[in-house]
Amino acid sequence: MTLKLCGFSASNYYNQVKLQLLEKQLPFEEEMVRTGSTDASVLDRSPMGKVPFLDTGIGCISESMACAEFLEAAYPQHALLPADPFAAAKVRELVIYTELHLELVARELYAEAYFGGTVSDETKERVRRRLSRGVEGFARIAMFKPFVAGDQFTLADCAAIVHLPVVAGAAKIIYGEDLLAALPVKDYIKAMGERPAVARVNADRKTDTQRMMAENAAKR
Ligand SMILES: N[C@@H](CCC(=O)N[C@@H](CS)C(=O)NCC(=O)O)C(=O)O
Repeated sequence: MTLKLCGFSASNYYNQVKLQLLEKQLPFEEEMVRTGSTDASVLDRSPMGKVPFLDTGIGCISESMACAEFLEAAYPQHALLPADPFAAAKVRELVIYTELHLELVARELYAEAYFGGTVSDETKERVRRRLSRGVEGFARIAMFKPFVAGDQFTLADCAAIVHLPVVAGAAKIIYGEDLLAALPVKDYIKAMGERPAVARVNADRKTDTQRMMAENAAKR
């Protein structure tokens, strides 16, 4: 069975796995699944209803890193993890920093930054402290030479390309300043955008974001 990526193209985590599939030149289908579902048909495939999840034909896998590890192990072509165990661990380290110490921290700002909600001043202050610390740590290990882990495109780039702009954008909107100034986000994203796989992810993201905005406007 063809691999099926489930979720939607406006989601940064969905795009992390989609980018990996495209960079590995694996054939795959996409199934639109929204978040917040309480349907057993979704929860049986993704236990918390989060996206993405990957229907492998053998069964479903949720959590982007679990999907990524499966794809690297099952489909070795165009490897996005180095064969050397230490180098591979350094790539995983970068993915974890990007997700856990940057994206997951900044996520608390998204309600106000992107979805018309509000976030308390207390949360903003706490997120600012944690995000600044995460950026400092990430800046110490991210290489951008020209890729995040060095001279090879890896899973660390799949994470950085989809998450850094969202994190930087939210910080800019909420704090009015570039909390990621220590990182060459703009130049890096511009250079990565030249890759056909990244261009496809970006084009699909734009279309899907417009779809979501139109749906939300229709609900009001
Ligand atoms: N740790 C998860 C995070 C996935 C995630 O948070 N996805 C968002 C969409 S970008 C989602 O499903 N949100 C709905 C929810 O958390 O219930 C992963 O790496 O796949």
